[in-house]
Amino acid sequence: ITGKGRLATDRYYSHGEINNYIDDLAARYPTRVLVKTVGWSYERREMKTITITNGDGRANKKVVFLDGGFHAREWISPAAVLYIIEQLVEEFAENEYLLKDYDWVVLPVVNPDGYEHTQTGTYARIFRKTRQPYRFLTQTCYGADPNRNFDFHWNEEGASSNPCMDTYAGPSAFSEPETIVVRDLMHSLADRGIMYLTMHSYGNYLLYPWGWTSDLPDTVDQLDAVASAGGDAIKEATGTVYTVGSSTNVLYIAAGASDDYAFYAGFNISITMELSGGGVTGFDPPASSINEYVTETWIGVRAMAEKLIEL
Ligand code: ING
Ligand code: ZN
Repeated sequence: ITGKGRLATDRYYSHGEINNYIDDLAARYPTRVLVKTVGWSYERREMKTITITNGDGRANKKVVFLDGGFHAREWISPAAVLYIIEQLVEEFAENEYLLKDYDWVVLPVVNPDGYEHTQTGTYARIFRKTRQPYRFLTQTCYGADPNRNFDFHWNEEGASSNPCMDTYAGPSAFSEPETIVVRDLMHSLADRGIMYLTMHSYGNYLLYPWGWTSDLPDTVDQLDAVASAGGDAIKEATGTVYTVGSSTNVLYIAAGASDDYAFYAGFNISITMELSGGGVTGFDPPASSINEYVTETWIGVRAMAEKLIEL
């Protein structure tokens, strides 16, 4: 990897490469970029955030918290998050206005153990959860669904108590070291939290709370305005149609997800973005599609961040 625009979008990165990529940005842009170790996965992989600022040194700005890689098989998610990081850092002149009043804190891979596991073979490719083992009768099954593991109406709806199921909520809320890392980040940022964005795939949805009930939050108009700004911008640019609405109402009911928790913890806006699908299973767009998908995602994220400025 060399020169400006070092991020490769013609292949998927390993977790190690992702950490190296953000470390390299921090080394090259020390006044605008800070990388911090925020915790360790179950299998002891290093979890790092990259904080991106405009370098003006102003403390206590509002914060956009962005993450990806909750679900192991959703490879396009970390790829899109890396592309957003690259735009904010390398294309600073063009995107400086998005950093004037907000710092961006980004965790590219919430579930590095799962992500690495899906890179080990054909069967493992569709694995979703974390990698902590759980006993079930005579079997061992791996992982809890990190997006059912948050302690807000935990395991009430749309989650399983069976460790062998894909939506296993875990033996208790925050049973997974990875979700504890996200929880602690959320609480440390919540009083400055203007927007939480989490990238999943696939289905082309822009989802906001609640996931645990079909009731809508009091501030649904704001949530809808921001999510719709993202959907409209993408439609305009590429023709891809994103469905906008509350998770329960446009997709399915599911308690214990990270967007509900962030919203409950104090983020004004909280959105799950389900990116485009591709390949055989929908989770495996060919490497040749990465560039198209991540640029489309950036168009939506940029429009949502612009909309925040107007709120
Ligand atoms: N989809 C999300 C899931 O965790 C979701 C959808 C998000 C439901 C937020 C409820 C709340 O099931 C994927 N693809 O993981
Ligand atoms: Zn997902």
